[in-house]
Amino acid sequence: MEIVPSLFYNFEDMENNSQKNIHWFPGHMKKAYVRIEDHLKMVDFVVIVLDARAPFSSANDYLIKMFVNKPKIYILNKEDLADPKLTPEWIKYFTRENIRCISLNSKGDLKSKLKDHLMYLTEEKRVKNLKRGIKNSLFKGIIVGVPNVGKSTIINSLSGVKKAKAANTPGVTRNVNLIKISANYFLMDTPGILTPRFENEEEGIKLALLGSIRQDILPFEKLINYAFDFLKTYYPGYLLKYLDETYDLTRLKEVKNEEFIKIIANKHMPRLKNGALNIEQAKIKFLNDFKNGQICRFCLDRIDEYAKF
Ligand SMILES: Nc1nc2c(ncn2[C@@H]2O[C@H](COP(=O)(O)OP(=O)(O)OP(=O)(O)O)[C@@H](O)[C@H]2O)c(=O)[nH]1
Ligand SMILES: [Mg+2]
Repeated sequence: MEIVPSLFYNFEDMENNSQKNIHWFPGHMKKAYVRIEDHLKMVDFVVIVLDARAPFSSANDYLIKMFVNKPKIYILNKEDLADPKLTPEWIKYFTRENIRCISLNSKGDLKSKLKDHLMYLTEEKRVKNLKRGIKNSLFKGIIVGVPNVGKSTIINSLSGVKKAKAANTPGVTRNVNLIKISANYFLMDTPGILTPRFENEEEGIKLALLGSIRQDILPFEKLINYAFDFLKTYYPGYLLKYLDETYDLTRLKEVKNEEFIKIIANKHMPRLKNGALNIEQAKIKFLNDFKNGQICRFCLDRIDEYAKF
Protein backbone atom coordinates (compact mmCIF):
# COMPACT_ATOMS: atom_id res chain seq x y z
CA MET A 1 0.00 0.00 0.00
CA GLU A 2 1.53 3.28 -1.07
CA ILE A 3 1.54 5.93 1.62
CA VAL A 4 2.53 9.35 0.31
CA PRO A 5 3.55 11.87 2.98
CA SER A 6 1.74 14.84 1.52
CA LEU A 7 -1.18 16.77 2.88
CA PHE A 8 -1.90 18.59 -0.32
CA TYR A 9 -4.80 17.42 -2.41
CA ASN A 10 -5.84 18.76 -5.74
CA PHE A 11 -9.58 18.70 -5.29
CA GLU A 12 -10.21 20.01 -8.79
CA ASP A 13 -8.38 16.97 -10.04
CA MET A 14 -10.38 14.80 -7.63
CA GLU A 15 -13.64 16.20 -8.89
CA ASN A 16 -12.70 15.71 -12.51
CA ASN A 17 -11.75 12.16 -11.77
CA SER A 18 -14.84 11.48 -9.73
CA GLN A 19 -17.02 12.74 -12.57
CA LYS A 20 -15.32 10.33 -14.91
CA ASN A 21 -15.77 7.56 -12.39
CA ILE A 22 -19.50 8.13 -11.86
CA HIS A 23 -20.78 9.82 -8.70
CA TRP A 24 -19.01 7.96 -5.96
CA PHE A 25 -17.22 11.02 -4.69
CA PRO A 26 -20.07 13.32 -3.63
CA GLY A 27 -19.59 16.86 -2.33
CA HIS A 28 -19.79 15.99 1.36
CA MET A 29 -16.74 13.72 1.00
CA LYS A 30 -14.69 16.52 -0.49
CA LYS A 31 -15.77 18.74 2.43
CA ALA A 32 -14.89 15.96 4.87
CA TYR A 33 -11.32 15.74 3.54
CA VAL A 34 -10.93 19.47 4.16
CA ARG A 35 -12.51 19.30 7.63
CA ILE A 36 -10.31 16.38 8.64
CA GLU A 37 -7.25 18.25 7.45
CA ASP A 38 -8.39 21.28 9.53
CA HIS A 39 -8.58 19.09 12.65
CA LEU A 40 -5.34 17.20 12.11
CA LYS A 41 -3.26 19.30 14.49
CA MET A 42 -5.56 18.79 17.47
CA VAL A 43 -5.74 15.02 17.02
CA ASP A 44 -3.48 12.77 19.13
CA PHE A 45 -4.20 9.45 17.45
CA VAL A 46 -6.05 7.87 14.55
CA VAL A 47 -8.34 4.86 14.31
CA ILE A 48 -8.48 3.61 10.72
CA VAL A 49 -11.42 1.30 10.18
CA LEU A 50 -11.27 -1.25 7.38
CA ASP A 51 -13.80 -3.87 6.40
CA ALA A 52 -12.45 -7.29 7.38
CA ARG A 53 -14.17 -8.64 4.24
CA ALA A 54 -11.86 -6.54 2.03
CA PRO A 55 -9.01 -5.11 4.11
CA PHE A 56 -7.05 -3.93 1.11
CA SER A 57 -9.86 -2.56 -1.06
CA SER A 58 -11.43 -0.72 1.88
CA ALA A 59 -8.16 1.04 2.73
CA ASN A 60 -8.43 4.55 1.31
CA ASP A 61 -4.84 5.61 0.64
CA TYR A 62 -5.85 9.22 0.07
CA LEU A 63 -7.19 9.33 3.60
CA ILE A 64 -4.50 7.24 5.27
CA LYS A 65 -1.70 9.36 3.87
CA MET A 66 -3.00 12.32 5.88
CA PHE A 67 -1.95 10.59 9.09
CA VAL A 68 1.60 9.43 8.44
CA ASN A 69 2.95 11.05 11.56
CA LYS A 70 0.18 10.14 14.02
CA PRO A 71 -0.01 7.06 16.27
CA LYS A 72 -2.57 4.83 14.63
CA ILE A 73 -4.38 1.53 14.74
CA TYR A 74 -6.11 -0.37 11.96
CA ILE A 75 -9.36 -2.07 12.92
CA LEU A 76 -10.59 -4.85 10.65
CA ASN A 77 -14.23 -4.40 11.50
CA LYS A 78 -17.20 -6.72 10.89
CA GLU A 79 -15.03 -9.72 11.66
CA ASP A 80 -18.22 -11.64 12.39
CA LEU A 81 -19.04 -11.42 8.66
CA ALA A 82 -15.50 -12.10 7.42
CA ASP A 83 -13.75 -15.37 6.60
CA PRO A 84 -12.38 -16.53 9.97
CA LYS A 85 -9.39 -18.15 8.26
CA LEU A 86 -8.34 -15.05 6.35
CA THR A 87 -8.80 -12.33 8.98
CA PRO A 88 -5.78 -13.53 11.04
CA GLU A 89 -3.75 -13.65 7.82
CA TRP A 90 -4.55 -10.01 7.12
CA ILE A 91 -3.67 -9.03 10.69
CA LYS A 92 -0.34 -10.78 10.20
CA TYR A 93 0.15 -8.93 6.93
CA PHE A 94 -0.40 -5.49 8.47
CA THR A 95 1.65 -6.37 11.53
CA ARG A 96 4.57 -7.25 9.25
CA GLU A 97 4.14 -3.80 7.71
CA ASN A 98 4.64 -2.45 11.25
CA ILE A 99 1.03 -1.40 11.58
CA ARG A 100 -0.87 -2.12 14.78
CA CYS A 101 -3.91 -4.05 13.65
CA ILE A 102 -6.79 -5.88 15.33
CA SER A 103 -10.12 -7.30 14.21
CA LEU A 104 -13.46 -6.53 15.83
CA ASN A 105 -17.15 -7.10 15.83
CA SER A 106 -18.00 -3.59 16.86
CA LYS A 107 -21.54 -4.42 17.86
CA GLY A 108 -20.16 -5.92 21.07
CA ASP A 109 -18.79 -4.12 24.11
CA LEU A 110 -15.50 -2.62 22.98
CA LYS A 111 -14.45 -0.80 26.15
CA SER A 112 -12.29 -3.58 27.56
CA LYS A 113 -11.10 -4.76 24.13
CA LEU A 114 -9.77 -1.36 23.12
CA LYS A 115 -8.55 -0.07 26.49
CA ASP A 116 -4.92 -1.20 26.08
CA HIS A 117 -4.79 -0.04 22.48
CA LEU A 118 -6.02 3.42 23.43
CA MET A 119 -3.35 3.55 26.15
CA TYR A 120 -0.70 2.57 23.59
CA LEU A 121 -1.85 5.19 21.09
CA THR A 122 -1.66 7.96 23.67
CA GLU A 123 1.47 6.81 25.51
CA GLU A 124 3.78 9.44 24.04
CA LYS A 125 1.48 12.33 24.92
CA ARG A 126 0.86 10.90 28.40
CA VAL A 127 4.59 10.70 29.14
CA LYS A 128 5.21 14.17 27.72
CA ASN A 129 2.40 15.65 29.81
CA LEU A 130 3.56 13.90 32.96
CA LYS A 131 6.98 15.48 32.52
CA ARG A 132 5.20 18.83 32.36
CA GLY A 133 3.30 17.98 35.53
CA ILE A 134 -0.03 17.31 33.78
CA LYS A 135 -1.47 14.17 35.36
CA ASN A 136 -4.99 14.21 33.98
CA SER A 137 -4.49 14.47 30.22
CA LEU A 138 -7.30 14.61 27.70
CA PHE A 139 -6.81 12.67 24.47
CA LYS A 140 -8.48 13.34 21.17
CA GLY A 141 -8.59 10.77 18.41
CA ILE A 142 -10.19 10.62 15.01
CA ILE A 143 -11.90 7.64 13.43
CA VAL A 144 -11.83 7.35 9.66
CA GLY A 145 -12.66 4.89 6.91
CA VAL A 146 -14.82 4.26 3.88
CA PRO A 147 -18.61 4.60 4.26
CA ASN A 148 -20.65 2.03 6.20
CA VAL A 149 -17.61 0.29 7.66
CA GLY A 150 -18.82 0.78 11.24
CA LYS A 151 -17.10 3.96 12.49
CA SER A 152 -20.13 5.37 14.29
CA THR A 153 -20.99 1.95 15.72
CA ILE A 154 -17.48 1.72 17.20
CA ILE A 155 -17.91 5.14 18.83
CA ASN A 156 -21.29 4.11 20.25
CA SER A 157 -19.90 0.84 21.61
CA LEU A 158 -16.99 2.68 23.21
CA SER A 159 -19.08 5.40 24.78
CA GLY A 160 -21.75 2.94 25.87
CA VAL A 161 -24.43 5.32 24.62
CA LYS A 162 -25.87 5.77 21.14
CA LYS A 163 -24.31 9.16 20.54
CA ALA A 164 -23.53 8.78 16.83
CA LYS A 165 -26.13 7.95 14.18
CA ALA A 166 -25.41 4.56 12.64
CA ALA A 167 -27.33 2.63 9.97
CA ASN A 168 -26.76 0.06 7.28
CA THR A 169 -26.44 2.42 4.36
CA PRO A 170 -23.42 4.39 3.11
CA GLY A 171 -23.16 8.10 3.92
CA VAL A 172 -25.01 8.22 7.26
CA THR A 173 -22.52 10.47 9.06
CA ARG A 174 -22.27 13.78 7.19
CA ASN A 175 -20.29 15.96 9.59
CA VAL A 176 -17.23 15.77 11.79
CA ASN A 177 -18.38 15.35 15.41
CA LEU A 178 -16.23 15.15 18.54
CA ILE A 179 -17.71 12.61 20.96
CA LYS A 180 -16.67 11.86 24.54
CA ILE A 181 -16.06 8.12 24.85
CA SER A 182 -14.70 8.09 28.43
CA ALA A 183 -13.46 10.44 31.13
CA ASN A 184 -10.21 11.23 29.29
CA TYR A 185 -10.87 10.22 25.70
CA PHE A 186 -12.67 11.93 22.85
CA LEU A 187 -13.13 10.43 19.42
CA MET A 188 -14.03 12.43 16.35
CA ASP A 189 -16.58 10.71 14.16
CA THR A 190 -16.17 11.49 10.46
CA PRO A 191 -18.16 10.82 7.32
CA GLY A 192 -17.08 7.76 5.37
CA ILE A 193 -14.82 8.81 2.54
CA LEU A 194 -13.95 6.98 -0.63
CA THR A 195 -10.87 7.44 -2.68
CA PRO A 196 -11.71 10.00 -5.37
CA ARG A 197 -10.33 7.65 -7.98
CA PHE A 198 -10.34 3.88 -8.04
CA GLU A 199 -7.25 2.24 -9.44
CA ASN A 200 -9.42 -0.44 -10.96
CA GLU A 201 -13.09 -1.12 -11.34
CA GLU A 202 -12.85 -4.28 -9.28
CA GLU A 203 -12.21 -2.26 -6.12
CA GLY A 204 -15.39 -0.28 -6.74
CA ILE A 205 -17.36 -3.48 -7.29
CA LYS A 206 -16.05 -4.95 -4.03
CA LEU A 207 -17.00 -1.85 -2.04
CA ALA A 208 -20.46 -1.84 -3.60
CA LEU A 209 -20.92 -5.51 -2.65
CA LEU A 210 -20.02 -4.64 0.95
CA GLY A 211 -22.35 -1.65 1.08
CA SER A 212 -19.72 1.11 1.10
CA ILE A 213 -20.89 2.42 -2.26
CA ARG A 214 -24.54 2.64 -3.22
CA GLN A 215 -25.24 -0.42 -5.32
CA ASP A 216 -27.35 1.47 -7.84
CA ILE A 217 -24.29 3.43 -8.92
CA LEU A 218 -22.71 0.43 -10.61
CA PRO A 219 -24.26 -1.84 -13.22
CA PHE A 220 -26.29 -4.35 -11.25
CA GLU A 221 -25.36 -7.25 -13.53
CA LYS A 222 -21.68 -6.65 -12.88
CA LEU A 223 -22.20 -6.91 -9.12
CA ILE A 224 -24.25 -10.07 -9.44
CA ASN A 225 -21.84 -11.76 -11.81
CA TYR A 226 -18.87 -10.80 -9.66
CA ALA A 227 -20.46 -12.17 -6.47
CA PHE A 228 -21.57 -15.41 -8.15
CA ASP A 229 -18.20 -16.03 -9.76
CA PHE A 230 -16.47 -15.24 -6.49
CA LEU A 231 -18.64 -17.67 -4.52
CA LYS A 232 -18.28 -20.36 -7.19
CA THR A 233 -14.51 -20.05 -6.98
CA TYR A 234 -13.91 -19.66 -3.25
CA TYR A 235 -17.01 -20.80 -1.36
CA PRO A 236 -18.80 -23.30 -3.65
CA GLY A 237 -20.11 -25.45 -0.79
CA TYR A 238 -21.84 -22.48 0.85
CA LEU A 239 -23.26 -21.39 -2.48
CA LEU A 240 -24.80 -24.81 -3.04
CA LYS A 241 -26.26 -24.77 0.45
CA TYR A 242 -27.74 -21.32 -0.14
CA LEU A 243 -29.26 -22.42 -3.43
CA ASP A 244 -30.47 -25.59 -1.77
CA GLU A 245 -29.19 -27.58 -4.74
CA THR A 246 -27.40 -30.90 -4.88
CA TYR A 247 -25.13 -30.49 -7.92
CA ASP A 248 -21.65 -31.75 -7.61
CA LEU A 249 -18.99 -29.07 -7.70
CA THR A 250 -18.05 -29.74 -11.36
CA ARG A 251 -21.63 -29.15 -12.46
CA LEU A 252 -21.76 -26.01 -10.30
CA LYS A 253 -18.89 -24.47 -12.27
CA GLU A 254 -20.82 -24.92 -15.52
CA VAL A 255 -24.04 -23.34 -14.29
CA LYS A 256 -24.57 -19.89 -15.80
CA ASN A 257 -25.23 -16.97 -13.49
CA GLU A 258 -28.66 -16.30 -15.01
CA GLU A 259 -29.65 -19.82 -14.07
CA PHE A 260 -28.65 -19.17 -10.45
CA ILE A 261 -30.93 -16.16 -10.28
CA LYS A 262 -33.78 -18.25 -11.64
CA ILE A 263 -33.17 -20.85 -8.93
CA ILE A 264 -33.30 -18.16 -6.24
CA ALA A 265 -36.43 -16.63 -7.75
CA ASN A 266 -38.08 -20.02 -7.99
CA LYS A 267 -37.25 -21.16 -4.47
CA HIS A 268 -37.30 -18.00 -2.43
CA MET A 269 -39.44 -15.34 -4.11
CA PRO A 270 -43.20 -15.11 -4.52
CA ARG A 271 -44.19 -15.16 -8.21
CA LEU A 272 -45.39 -12.07 -10.02
CA LYS A 273 -49.13 -11.63 -10.56
CA ASN A 274 -48.83 -13.06 -14.07
CA GLY A 275 -47.13 -16.17 -12.67
CA ALA A 276 -43.65 -15.27 -13.94
CA LEU A 277 -40.50 -15.52 -11.81
CA ASN A 278 -39.62 -12.31 -9.98
CA ILE A 279 -36.09 -12.08 -11.34
CA GLU A 280 -35.46 -8.47 -10.33
CA GLN A 281 -36.36 -9.07 -6.68
CA ALA A 282 -34.30 -12.26 -6.70
CA LYS A 283 -31.25 -10.26 -7.78
CA ILE A 284 -31.78 -7.76 -4.97
CA LYS A 285 -32.27 -10.57 -2.47
CA PHE A 286 -29.07 -12.28 -3.59
CA LEU A 287 -26.99 -9.11 -3.22
CA ASN A 288 -28.51 -8.37 0.20
CA ASP A 289 -27.97 -11.93 1.39
CA PHE A 290 -24.37 -11.77 0.21
CA LYS A 291 -23.74 -8.43 1.93
CA ASN A 292 -25.46 -9.41 5.18
CA GLY A 293 -23.57 -12.69 5.55
CA GLN A 294 -26.58 -14.92 4.85
CA ILE A 295 -24.61 -17.04 2.36
CA CYS A 296 -21.29 -17.32 4.15
CA ARG A 297 -18.54 -15.40 5.86
CA PHE A 298 -16.09 -14.32 3.18
CA CYS A 299 -13.11 -12.19 2.26
CA LEU A 300 -13.09 -10.54 -1.15
CA ASP A 301 -9.41 -9.60 -0.95
CA ARG A 302 -7.38 -12.78 -1.20
CA ILE A 303 -4.16 -12.29 0.68
CA ASP A 304 -2.02 -14.09 -1.91
CA GLU A 305 -3.10 -11.55 -4.54
CA TYR A 306 -1.81 -8.63 -2.49
CA ALA A 307 0.77 -9.72 0.01
CA LYS A 308 4.07 -11.07 -1.12
CA PHE A 309 5.73 -12.94 1.71
N1 LIG B 1 -22.23 -7.51 11.46
C1 LIG B 1 -21.68 -6.35 11.83
N2 LIG B 1 -22.29 -5.20 11.52
C2 LIG B 1 -21.70 -4.05 11.91
C3 LIG B 1 -20.48 -4.03 12.62
N3 LIG B 1 -20.15 -2.74 12.85
C4 LIG B 1 -21.12 -2.01 12.30
N4 LIG B 1 -22.06 -2.77 11.73
C5 LIG B 1 -23.26 -2.35 11.01
O1 LIG B 1 -22.83 -1.68 9.84
C6 LIG B 1 -23.75 -0.62 9.50
C7 LIG B 1 -22.97 0.67 9.32
O2 LIG B 1 -22.51 1.10 10.56
P1 LIG B 1 -22.11 2.63 10.83
O3 LIG B 1 -21.51 2.67 12.20
O4 LIG B 1 -23.25 3.54 10.54
O5 LIG B 1 -20.98 2.84 9.74
P2 LIG B 1 -20.16 4.20 9.42
O6 LIG B 1 -18.79 3.77 9.08
O7 LIG B 1 -20.31 5.14 10.54
O8 LIG B 1 -20.93 4.68 8.12
P3 LIG B 1 -20.95 6.18 7.46
O9 LIG B 1 -21.32 7.14 8.54
O10 LIG B 1 -22.00 6.04 6.41
O11 LIG B 1 -19.60 6.39 6.89
C8 LIG B 1 -24.77 -0.59 10.63
O12 LIG B 1 -25.92 -1.32 10.22
C9 LIG B 1 -24.07 -1.31 11.78
O13 LIG B 1 -24.98 -1.95 12.67
C10 LIG B 1 -19.84 -5.29 12.93
O14 LIG B 1 -18.77 -5.38 13.51
N5 LIG B 1 -20.50 -6.41 12.51
MG1 LIG C 1 -21.04 7.05 10.55
